[in-house]
Amino acid sequence: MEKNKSLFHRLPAVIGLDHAAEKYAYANTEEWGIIAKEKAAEKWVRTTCGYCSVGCGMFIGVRDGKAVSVKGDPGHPVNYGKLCPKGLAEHHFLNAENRAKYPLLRKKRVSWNEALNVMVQQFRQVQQKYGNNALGVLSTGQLVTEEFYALGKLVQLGFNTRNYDGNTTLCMASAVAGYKRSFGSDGPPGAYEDMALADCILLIGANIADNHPILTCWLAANENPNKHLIVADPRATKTAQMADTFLPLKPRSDVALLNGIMHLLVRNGSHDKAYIETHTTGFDALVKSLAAFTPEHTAAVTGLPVQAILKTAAVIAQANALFVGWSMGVNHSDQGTETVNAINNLCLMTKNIGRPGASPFSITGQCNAMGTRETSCTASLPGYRKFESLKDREDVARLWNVDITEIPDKRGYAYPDIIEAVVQGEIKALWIIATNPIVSFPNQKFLRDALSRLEFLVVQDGFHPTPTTELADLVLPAAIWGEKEGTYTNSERRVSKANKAVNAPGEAMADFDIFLELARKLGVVEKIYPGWRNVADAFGEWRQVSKGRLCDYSGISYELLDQYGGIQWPFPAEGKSAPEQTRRLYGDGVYQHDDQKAKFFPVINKEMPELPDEQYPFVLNTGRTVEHWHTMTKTANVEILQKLSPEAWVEMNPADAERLGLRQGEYVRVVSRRGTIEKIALRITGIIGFGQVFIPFHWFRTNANNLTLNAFDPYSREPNYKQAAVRVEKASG
Ligand SMILES: Nc1nc2c(c(=O)[nH]1)N[C@H]1C(S)=C(S)[C@@H](COP(=O)(O)OP(=O)(O)OC[C@H]3O[C@@H](n4cnc5c(=O)[nH]c(N)nc54)[C@H](O)[C@@H]3O)O[C@H]1N2
Ligand SMILES: Nc1nc2c(c(=O)[nH]1)N[C@H]1C(S)=C(S)[C@@H](COP(=O)(O)OP(=O)(O)OC[C@H]3O[C@@H](n4cnc5c(=O)[nH]c(N)nc54)[C@H](O)[C@@H]3O)O[C@H]1N2
Ligand code: SF4
Ligand SMILES: [Mo]
Repeated sequence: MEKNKSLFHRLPAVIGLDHAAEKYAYANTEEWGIIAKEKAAEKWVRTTCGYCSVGCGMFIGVRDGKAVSVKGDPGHPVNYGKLCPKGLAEHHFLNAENRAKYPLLRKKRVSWNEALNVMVQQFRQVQQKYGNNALGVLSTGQLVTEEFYALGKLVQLGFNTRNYDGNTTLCMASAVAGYKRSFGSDGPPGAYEDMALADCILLIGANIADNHPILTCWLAANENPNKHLIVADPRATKTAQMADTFLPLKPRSDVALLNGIMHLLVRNGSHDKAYIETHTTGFDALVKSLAAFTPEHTAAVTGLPVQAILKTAAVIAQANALFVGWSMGVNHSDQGTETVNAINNLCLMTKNIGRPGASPFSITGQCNAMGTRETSCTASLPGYRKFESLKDREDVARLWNVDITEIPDKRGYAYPDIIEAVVQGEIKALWIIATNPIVSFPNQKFLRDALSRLEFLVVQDGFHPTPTTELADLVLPAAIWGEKEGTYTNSERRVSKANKAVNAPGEAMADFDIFLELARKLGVVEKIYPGWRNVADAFGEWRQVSKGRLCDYSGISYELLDQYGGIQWPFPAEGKSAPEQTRRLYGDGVYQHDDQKAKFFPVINKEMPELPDEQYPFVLNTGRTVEHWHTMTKTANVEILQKLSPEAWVEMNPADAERLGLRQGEYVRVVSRRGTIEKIALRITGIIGFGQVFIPFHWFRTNANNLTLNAFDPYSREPNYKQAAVRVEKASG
């Protein structure tokens, strides 16, 4: 860890923006002076960044009870003091005008008591009329772990509905499903340090320079002069600019690329026969499935030169340690889970797992997407237990001191199936917590139609109005990052503490306190939250519940987190002291399947759900930019970020623009079979391939999800956000 720290400190400002730069962006020095004074803090509160899953350590500067500044935590084992542009401006949104301050019933202010009484009464009424599962709950990856744990209990044992899922299904679900199929359990096996230790780093559909900026520091900390970074992305992103080999593959051809690489590895005997024999099953079937993926066939499917495929396979074969990082370019596909399995296949056959520098590694998204995976009752029972396993259900029932019949034996509907069930009239009431589907869910027309059929919609958010709170019968104002306490787990399984620096505005309450209050109203508070007063009590129970599981927290305490900045699980009560944490999983080759072996899955590439044709000739790719966060409830109010990225755009290749007679910067219309963006600025650029366009999905006014489609992965139910067929034409007027 000390070594990592010194490497980080020798780095130039890789991210390019630091505190000074934030000020320089305001060209006027007078203004700079004012800002500097405004940023002077009286005290600094240590916390963890509430945006992305990198999980950087930071301090919030507070003066007169207001958050006035932030700075990186030089001692934090993730970022050693560095922050990205969003992190550097994170205090601003706490003071935004559009924070939700009071409970609103049909847009009128009501007391908390009335709001929660109405909510319980309406939900119970729907459940009495249509059955318990007529209530749906949609949560998020942005609460603290203690809140996820509490919410899971409240939904299962208080509201008694199985139909509970979260926006993590729009995000990480394919990684989760892929890990479960290959290894028998969820849980990213590697650590950030592996990027600094690998000989070859393969990033597939992960634009870390924009979306996980501090991870670029881990790449830069790699001292191996022969280190080779390969980036596979149809778009020449900022991350692609850093690559030694950039593979601009055709959209959705990742399975073919991976199979093509494995085909060559097997052909040349570069796989690890002893490891495969001892620790895996299914290799023969995999080898058969690879036969068709000759370099020529792979080149035809991916659009890459044969030479590039041969070279990529050679670099991977020579690497003693291979790190494969992926994110939404893989997950956001209706073949996402299988693509994850193909990545796992590659790592397993070359024994690139559980060793320094070697891992298949899903780079997660939201600050605490991991926390909900570990603790809640959405796709798994707490502690990665399985709904289907009698033993696991018995475990949970015993730990919760309830009858086993109270623990469901299969999961309820996943997010898109909850929406479908609303359309079918099966689900009549919905509780949405910390997600903003009216921007983020695919095919907005379909979603709006669904929500209009509900008898009662509750939206619990830190901001109001948002496109989703606008539709709610009841809005519950929530405290957000900086205003409440708890833990987050980052992409490398590192648990860090988020702390309270300031009070929430108006009457906004921490989600945790809202859950407690609801349990009281439901008459289950002593049953589900025995003796709980605060998040520390929930954390205490979660430590017990996770004991002995892969995600064992039993040795982690708030005190240790304070002392070390962050601790990777598993961290059992017996055994290790904090500095020797468990860096990586599966080092012993023992997997979580019943036979303790990992499984190979043959995967054949599937056509994307909608192919371009004459009417809709472009493949639409959607994603992010460094300055903005998702649906912009937070970043739209941060002046510096707004100035850096004021407006949405659509990227198009110069050859396509010329053919269509479109000019740089003009406004265009983008149309799909589902909807339209009436007016969006055209950015003509060679970073996007011929026949493709790219739109960032952050802006509601130019919502990319008017265009996207309902197509979901069969295993994970994750949406296919990254490909849809569209046409582009001159905007009218
Ligand atoms: N600034 C910022 N950072 C964020 C977020 C944010 O909103 N803003 N959100 C956070 C969250 S929740 C998430 S999930 C992560 C997402 O982080 P990323 O996954 O990096 O984000 P995206 O831009 O959605 O998509 C990544 C890349 O996938 C590529 N892609 C599209 N189709 C394909 C394909 O067929 N194959 C391959 N190989 N690549 C393809 C896109 O061109 C894009 O460059 O970011 C996190 N960090
Ligand atoms: N076309 C397209 N669509 C996409 C994607 C894409 O790449 N392309 N990416 C998908 C992905 S990966 C993701 S993760 C989703 C994200 O989609 P969303 O989850 O809808 O995005 P956010 O803006 O993060 O929404 C979080 C909401 O929670 C509120 N909030 C923040 N903190 C708190 C809190 O502590 N308590 C409460 N109660 N509320 C809080 C915020 O104000 C905001 O309204 O979008 C998905 N949609
Ligand atoms: S990289 Fe992610 S966690 Fe780190 S400062 Fe930026 S947004 Fe926050
Ligand atoms: Mo995400």
